[in-house]
Amino acid sequence: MGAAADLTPPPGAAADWTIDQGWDAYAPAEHQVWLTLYERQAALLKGRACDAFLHGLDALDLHGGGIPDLRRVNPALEKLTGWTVVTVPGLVPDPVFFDHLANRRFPAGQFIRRPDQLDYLQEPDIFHDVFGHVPMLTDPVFADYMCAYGRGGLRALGLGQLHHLARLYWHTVEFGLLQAPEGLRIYGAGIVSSRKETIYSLEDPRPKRIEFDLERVMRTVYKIDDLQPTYFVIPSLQALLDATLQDFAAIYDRLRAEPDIGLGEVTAEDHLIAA
Ligand code: HBI
Ligand code: FE
Repeated sequence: MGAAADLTPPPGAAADWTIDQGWDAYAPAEHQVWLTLYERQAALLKGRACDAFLHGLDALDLHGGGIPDLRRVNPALEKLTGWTVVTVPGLVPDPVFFDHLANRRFPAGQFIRRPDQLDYLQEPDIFHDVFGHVPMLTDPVFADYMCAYGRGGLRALGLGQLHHLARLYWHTVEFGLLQAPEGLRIYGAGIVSSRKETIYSLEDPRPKRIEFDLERVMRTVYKIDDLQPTYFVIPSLQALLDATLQDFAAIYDRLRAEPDIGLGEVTAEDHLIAA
């Protein structure tokens, strides 16, 4: 284990790592990057993203002609589910991240990617965070899930179980699929903010699509820089929230005895879902 994570915020950031969005300082070229990405994804996501996501996109009017001004978005979001978006310089230490979520504050990267990074970038920028994550926060059930996740993250840190809980976030909040009555739909932010993965996750025959099971998800490793070999499918957002009501301490005890499950692996207990 390295030294305890350095919780000292970078210069110019507050103790909770937040910085001003500085919306007035965004250059026209940066607003153009937002518009290009927004128009490309919004067209693609009709019939592919879940209703909660599409409703959230409209409710917050995130198209608004460029990078959203959070001074305008936050009052609308807060009225719907009590959430607000705060801006941070980039990835923040786990304890800081979970504390924000536990208090219904979503930490979004303040910066936007360069025009030559349209298809992929490592760190979450404001497009990944505000276009990808924020619309789902307008759904009361998902909003409660994200708050419960934050509280669970703080507990997991205390139990040395962050790696298991990080997988739950990855396989739901970032790359989750939903079994809607009309077919498979996307709710994961990592998918909805990526043109390639939007198509691949629903239509490509290669990835496995497995019915969500909490412990299966927490045993499943993941890769951060490639299309996912496995997607987990929830029957409803309520099912995801209900999963957080279990006794995680008992689950962590069971997981200690269980080996991790590798990328793209299928086990005898898995219920596979057709594309
Ligand atoms: N910080 N800004 C930011 N955004 C994240 O998604 C994020 C983070 N810090 C930690 C973190 N995610 C992960 O460790 C959790 O997803 C488990
Ligand atoms: Fe994300």
